[in-house]
Amino acid sequence: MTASTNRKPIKNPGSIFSNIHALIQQSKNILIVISRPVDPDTVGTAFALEWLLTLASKQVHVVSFTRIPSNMADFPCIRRVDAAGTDSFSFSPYNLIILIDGSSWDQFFGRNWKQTLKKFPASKIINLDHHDPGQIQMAVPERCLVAETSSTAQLLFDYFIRPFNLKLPPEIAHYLYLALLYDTRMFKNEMFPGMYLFAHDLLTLGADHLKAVDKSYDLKEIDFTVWAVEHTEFIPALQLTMLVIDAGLNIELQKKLGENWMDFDGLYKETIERQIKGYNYGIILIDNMDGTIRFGWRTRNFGNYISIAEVAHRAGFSAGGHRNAGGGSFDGTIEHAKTSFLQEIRRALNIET
Ligand SMILES: [Mn+2]
Repeated sequence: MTASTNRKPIKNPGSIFSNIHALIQQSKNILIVISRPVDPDTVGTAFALEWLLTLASKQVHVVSFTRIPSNMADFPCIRRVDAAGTDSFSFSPYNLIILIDGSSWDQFFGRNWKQTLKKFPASKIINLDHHDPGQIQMAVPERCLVAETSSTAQLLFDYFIRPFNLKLPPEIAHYLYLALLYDTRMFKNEMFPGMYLFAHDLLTLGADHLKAVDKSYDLKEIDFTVWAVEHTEFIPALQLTMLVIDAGLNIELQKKLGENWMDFDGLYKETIERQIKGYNYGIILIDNMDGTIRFGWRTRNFGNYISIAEVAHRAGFSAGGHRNAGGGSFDGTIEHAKTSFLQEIRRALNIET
């Protein structure tokens, strides 16, 4: 995902980097964990880090404790990710556990993250990320290299690769280029210092631009978009599009597009949720049918708009990510989630109920 503008800078990134660098040097066996959502940034960065650590004679294992979505099936090297479950996984062989491109524990360890965290000491954790600081940074601040960059890929390059003059192989440069294009929506998001220099360096190293921008959608993306547009509420007074998928509609989508129908919502999110004139906010609420509601949003990048994450927090949701794109959850019914969100967005926009 992409990044925000109003956050505190980390106090001393240089000393955090030195700390992390020293920990890596002392370690022999290293586990790299990719985050949910599994996207080109987390996967590309994980394998660039794997390459780097292998060069330094470390034993490295890249694992995902979250399902790999079908829209990542074409990502090169995706088959090299070990999809594991946290229950049976043995963390003890590893000296370090490096978490890539996420700020909350459940993004790495799933719903039962509390149980998983009991399996190893916090002193094994390292986090590399570019999201708004969250739970992990609160817990182990001196082990989190979190900076406002275009992508975690750029963070890795700026700290671990460029200063050491390492020559990435073309395929690894290409992974990082895919990560950069994905997280910046092909440079449509905010400008970050060094972003274009990073792109230039990757192209010089052999990333293939035309191959990277050759995007094609699964037909199911179209099916979902058509279905979703018909089920979207357009609320002009709140500048809001809202798609509410209750239990019945969730089952309908499972029958129509399969159990993992949520893999096909990318086109809808990109277009309807933030590119319709007059509708500056787009949200989706989904009944998970387990007493929790899944929440996601998109917001325009340009202009002075309210923060959907703050509105959601006040409405009782957990929410994280970036100002212009993020997700979270709500404990309770979908009706309650909807009512509560609408009440808070009205309040934030100063609209009388
Ligand atoms: Mn990212």
